[in-house]
Amino acid sequence: MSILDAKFVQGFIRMCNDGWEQGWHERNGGNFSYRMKPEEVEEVKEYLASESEWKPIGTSVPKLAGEYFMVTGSGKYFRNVILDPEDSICIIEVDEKGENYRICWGLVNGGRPTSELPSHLMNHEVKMLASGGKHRVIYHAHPANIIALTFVLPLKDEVFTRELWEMMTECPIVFASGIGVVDWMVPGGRDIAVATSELMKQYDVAIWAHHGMFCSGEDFDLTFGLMHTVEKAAEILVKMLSMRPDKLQTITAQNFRDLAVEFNVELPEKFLYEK
Ligand code: 2HA
Ligand code: ZN
Repeated sequence: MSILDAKFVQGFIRMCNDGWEQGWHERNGGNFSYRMKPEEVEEVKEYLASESEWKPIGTSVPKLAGEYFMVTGSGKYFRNVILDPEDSICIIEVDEKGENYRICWGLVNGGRPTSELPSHLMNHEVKMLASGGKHRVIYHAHPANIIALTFVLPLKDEVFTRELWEMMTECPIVFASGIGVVDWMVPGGRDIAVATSELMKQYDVAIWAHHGMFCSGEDFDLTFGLMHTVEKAAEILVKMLSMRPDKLQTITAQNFRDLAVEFNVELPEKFLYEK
């Protein structure tokens, strides 16, 4: 038995590799974190050290006090995670104030958790509270089609949500609450973390203009599937816009309302505006 045999570790590594294979993680692009369950912390306890020093998170996440996260390392390549997980990823513990973290496992050749740790942890705090503890996964990637759309669509939640919903009938079921959009901001710090986590109070998806996307979910399958669905819808929209600037036909606002009834989902009216 090694820590790498634990099911959540296997799931984490597989998702890193799946993202790499999708082409969403050029060089050291993207980052990923998972809030461990108490029984998972217990399961791998013998591998966790508590000697490393506490370091500032760069923001405050008091509701995450004492939580453990598996996180990708800053400057590490998703491509390498499957080959050398101990070098590329780590487990961190958050202190009792929610202001510092320490590394308990991994990053054996040095390094620190993702440069986007403030965004990850602020999103975790918001989503944990909003979901009654169910959401555990925050995933940031750089998918090409969604990034391309941030150059041609107005950077508005309503527009991105509606245009992407129209691209595939399943979209409004997969991301019923919609998609938030953050204007271009300097990545890595507290300001972009605050802006993103504010959107995450309503949405499970936030787009960073000219940069990438954040998704939140209960488990690896749902969160990867969400990223995959949004990016596929973006790819269809890019193809459609490449053929001609307008649509000959589409899914209408009333079609969405009918779908909502049949599939028992709530689709906010703010996305069903008349065009
Ligand atoms: O390179 O994706 O947003 C890591 C990132 C920063
Ligand atoms: Zn990024």
